[in-house]
Amino acid sequence: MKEEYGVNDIQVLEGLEAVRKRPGMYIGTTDLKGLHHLVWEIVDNSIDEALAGYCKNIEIIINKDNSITVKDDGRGIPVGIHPKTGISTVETVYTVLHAGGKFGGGGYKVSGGLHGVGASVVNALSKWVTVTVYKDGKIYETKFENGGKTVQKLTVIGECDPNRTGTTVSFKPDADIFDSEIYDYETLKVRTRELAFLNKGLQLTLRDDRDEEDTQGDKFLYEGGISEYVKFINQGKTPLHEKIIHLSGEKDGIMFEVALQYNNGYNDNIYSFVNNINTHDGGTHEDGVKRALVRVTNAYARKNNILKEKDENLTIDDVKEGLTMIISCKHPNPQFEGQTKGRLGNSEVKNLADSVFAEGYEQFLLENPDEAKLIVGKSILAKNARMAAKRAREATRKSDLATTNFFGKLSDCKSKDPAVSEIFIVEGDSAGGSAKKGRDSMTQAILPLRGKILNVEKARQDKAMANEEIRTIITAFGTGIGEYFDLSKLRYDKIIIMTDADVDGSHIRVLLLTLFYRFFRPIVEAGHVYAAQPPLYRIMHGKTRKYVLNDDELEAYMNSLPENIKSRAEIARMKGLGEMDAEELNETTMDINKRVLRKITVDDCIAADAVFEKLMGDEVEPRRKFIEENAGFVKNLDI
Ligand code: 1YM
Repeated sequence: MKEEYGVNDIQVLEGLEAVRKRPGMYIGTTDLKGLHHLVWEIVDNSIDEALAGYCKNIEIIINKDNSITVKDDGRGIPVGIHPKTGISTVETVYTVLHAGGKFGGGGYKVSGGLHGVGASVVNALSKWVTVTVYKDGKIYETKFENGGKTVQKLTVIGECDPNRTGTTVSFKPDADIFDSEIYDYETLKVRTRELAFLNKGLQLTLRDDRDEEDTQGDKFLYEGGISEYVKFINQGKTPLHEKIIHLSGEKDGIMFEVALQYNNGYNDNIYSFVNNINTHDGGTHEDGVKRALVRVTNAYARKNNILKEKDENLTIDDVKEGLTMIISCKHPNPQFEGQTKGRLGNSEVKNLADSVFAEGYEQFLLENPDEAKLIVGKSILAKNARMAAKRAREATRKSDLATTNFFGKLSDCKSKDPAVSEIFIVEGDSAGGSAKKGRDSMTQAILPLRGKILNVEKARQDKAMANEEIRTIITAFGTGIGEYFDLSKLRYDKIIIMTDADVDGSHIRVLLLTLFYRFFRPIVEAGHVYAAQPPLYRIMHGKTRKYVLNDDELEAYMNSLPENIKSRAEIARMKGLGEMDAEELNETTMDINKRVLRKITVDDCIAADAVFEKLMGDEVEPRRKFIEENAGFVKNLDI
């Protein structure tokens, strides 16, 4: 017996050691994304407990030292000795790779994450972990250190109210594994809120104890679930109809739910989830709904003679204009497909989604003829605009790079190899001039923008296509848009937005990002979009010229100087790109060996959309504040 335990111990350590050796295999990356991923691995266990019907409250706390505490009021992880490992089930869950739901028996896991291996992976990648379980009137505790080594076996450390049950886990990510140890409150907030929308009736609280002042944190509880998510996304937009349509159904343990509302805008916001995981690339649940949406809308339009016999059918592109829709499926055995596993493959879900949606939506249209008329009318306008836009796009396709008009604006690079080519989109003609002189003409193309580009959040595609700056960008990129979009035709590896470090500059950046997000989203997702970072200060002393990006760097640099030099150093605040000559611009912002670029990502498309709406909406006042405080990926851009 003794020997068997020995073997077991070694296997346990080897398992966790494997996670430490190749963390990427278990959590994807060890950057900020991976750091935040650890939180969701632990929270997932609480969510599973909520889905099993035992947990109502989950609390997430960022502690002062950037450790994390997650608390729930579920049953508490089982404390008995586990028959296979001979140690407590709590310890087993936290030290044996691939442990998890199966050990407890019964409950089936539907939430996201690593399907139960999460807790041990978090333990393997942490400096320390403490697990506390409240159960049967007792408080149990176990502790681990340095990548999951047990330093305190499960011990009763006190008594509690016999009615109190739950699990509390605290962990500190290992600095040797992660690039950064600093948690970002906004990142945690966006996902915490999303989890609350996706799990109606579950209260999630997020609190930041690093704050000096005593904060209550944010509480998220949505009795309306995904209906409230739709309402949240449509806030600041003008809905086409008051009521949010919410349909749901269940078959063979598969739960399917959809909520939708049209607004008077021209873009769509369709997001789908399986077991709380965003299925970026859609899949059978999304396909089923879309198929039914097109079919039911066309049938209604024909029956009511809104579409005439000679008219072509509406397509998905027409009926999704202005549509905000959340699709959520909870599946006991989901098959995720595609390179990023962002697509649901289970074929049985398609018909379930189709029938639940078709039945409910048809009824809605019949019972609400006024709303139905508005919705179908909008889709028909969209169809007419789509046809006009198609004609315009075809015209853009024909006017290739040879047009003189086009060459007048773009100073293309000599290289035709997209892998080494980059394009700088530059604010203003004068900065464009310096950039042209300062570039490496072999690999760097310059496209100066005159004034501000059209806000595509407020315009249909046909109008956008009529805008010269936008047409130029489309032609320069080479990918086309809409149904012609082809990422493999992208002519540049890097698209670099180069604007002044002031409010006008950030406005232009956001307009460009809006355009990229709406027309070229795959380019953003593939990581081709960057923001250049021109320096904010120039420091001169003697013959030395030093540029720094921000106040922190300025302070650090000044402090590094000897006192006698420091007192004589001249600090100049750079007002704009136009102020730098070609050489300076090259040295500070363009030279691939010296510059600092910030990659623009759309990590959370929903959050990004909310950002755009706030930034691009009609209200000017909240805009600046919002850019500074909330702008998700835009927050990377200094203002
Ligand atoms: C803050 C983290 O882990 N809560 C949690 C985990 C479990 C249970 C309850 C639970 C599950 C089951 C039975 C079951 C887990 N248990 C296991 C295992 N919060 C947190 N709350 N009783 C309690 O699945 O049957 C793994 S997770 F394997 F031990 F059952």
